[in-house]
Amino acid sequence: MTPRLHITVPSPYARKCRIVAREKGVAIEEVAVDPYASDPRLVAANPVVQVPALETADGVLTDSPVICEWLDVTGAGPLLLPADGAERWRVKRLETLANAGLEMGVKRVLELRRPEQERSASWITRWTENLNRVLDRLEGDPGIAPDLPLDMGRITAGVLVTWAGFRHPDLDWAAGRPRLVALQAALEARPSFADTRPDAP
Ligand SMILES: N[C@@H](CCC(=O)N[C@@H](CS)C(=O)NCC(=O)O)C(=O)O
Repeated sequence: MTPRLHITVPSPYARKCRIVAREKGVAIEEVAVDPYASDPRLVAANPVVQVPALETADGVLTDSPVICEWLDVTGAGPLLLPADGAERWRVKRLETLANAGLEMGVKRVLELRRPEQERSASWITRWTENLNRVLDRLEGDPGIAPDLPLDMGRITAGVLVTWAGFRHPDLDWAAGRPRLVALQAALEARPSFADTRPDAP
């Protein structure tokens, strides 16, 4: 069977999987679902009703890092996440840091979507400060230099900053972070990124 990936277009986690599938030449069927409307197809695939979820012949994979690793080893070409050694941990560290930024950003979005009288100013401040700290740490990471080969960490960092601009325009993530700006420009020029923009209609 063709693996079926449940997605929303704006989801950064789903975007990362879509980028990896394209980069590794893995044919997938993309199914657009609305997690917040508890789409029955997504409920059947993933008990926590989140995108992405990947249906394969061997069962359903959930959680974007796991799905991306499956796509990486299934597809062609050099591994985006090295199999072992110091390189694996270098890439994994960058990927996990950028993923943590996504988590903080999603928490911030959800808090801001609550009715105004139910919003917690202290949680919003906490998620905002954490996200900014992640972006600052990424800015100083040697692994984000724009001319390095593609890897899972760089993909995740690129997905994070474009999504931050899309969902958190008030944070102005690019201000004072020229290295991340250069990384974004290099990555968004790739067909896999251009084909999966979060603001696509
Ligand atoms: N840890 C998960 C997070 C996935 C996630 O938070 N997805 C969001 C969309 S960006 C979602 O489906 N939210 C619906 C919900 O939590 O009910 C991953 O990496 O795949």
